Amino acid sequence: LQLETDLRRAIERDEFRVYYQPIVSLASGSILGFEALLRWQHPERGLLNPTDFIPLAEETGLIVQIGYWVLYQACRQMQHWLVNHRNTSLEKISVNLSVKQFSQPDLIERIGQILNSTGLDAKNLVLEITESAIVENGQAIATLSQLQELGIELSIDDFGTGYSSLERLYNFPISVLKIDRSFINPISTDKRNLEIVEIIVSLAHKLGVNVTAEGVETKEQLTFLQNLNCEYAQGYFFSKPLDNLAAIELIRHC
Ligand code: G
Ligand code: G
Ligand code: MN
Ligand code: NA
Repeated sequence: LQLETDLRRAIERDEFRVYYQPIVSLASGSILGFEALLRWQHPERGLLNPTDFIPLAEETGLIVQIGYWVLYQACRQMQHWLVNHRNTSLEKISVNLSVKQFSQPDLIERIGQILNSTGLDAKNLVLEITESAIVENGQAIATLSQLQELGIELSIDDFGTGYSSLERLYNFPISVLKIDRSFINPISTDKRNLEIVEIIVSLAHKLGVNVTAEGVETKEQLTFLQNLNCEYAQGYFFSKPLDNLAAIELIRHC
């Protein structure tokens, strides 16, 4: 399989890129941080999105190595921004952890090494883990607790699309729920989705957890979320994912 061969060589050929999408604090309107999003600059196919190659990377196990590469790049970039731009609102870099990566026995050790070598404080790192990654892992709560003890913040990604029981959710040591963009996108038109978002926000707040709404594209969606006291938002209304140069321009001007 050509794509698999290409994927195996992509790291050594330096073809991966990390893009950064701002996450905005709705109370202040300032940038809390960025989510690091992987892209692949394929020599023939052009710039590929994760949906084009993450499934293959998961299947082949290459996602583990790629995931640590992203984590290292994102932590190093964030530390650089924090050192060089002290008077900004910038606080958090969010990085996605795949199902496979999350269940690696040396996860805690590897993350500790990356924080050490980049100099980034654990409090500036957020790890995004999907509901399914947590449900599929019998050691999930223990692993999440160890990450939390390091000072790392934990966020459940794509919330609402998985199937974690409320009983389990109650026990997850997490601090943020990210509402999947499929619920946000139609909120200005679809009453049912609007109610689901309302329920998720109130559930999160009852659990003492903050909420990030993904996929915010319109002013109406933003106003709706502000009225629910949703804490953070992300989406094309604020900015698409940016390369590091565009991201730094944004930080300079806020
Ligand atoms: O950037 P985009 O919206 O195309 O990303 C699509 C999906 O790929 C998102 O759900 C995101 O969580 C996932 N993704 C993006 N970057 C990474 C990464 O570095 N690691 C993993 N495991 N998933 C990622
Ligand atoms: O981790 P996650 O799968 O949620 O990653 C977010 C993905 O959603 C990224 O690939 C990003 O490009 C995409 N995205 C970000 N903001 C928006 C938005 O406002 N609308 C849509 N349709 N997609 C978005
Ligand atoms: Mn994510
Ligand atoms: Na998501």
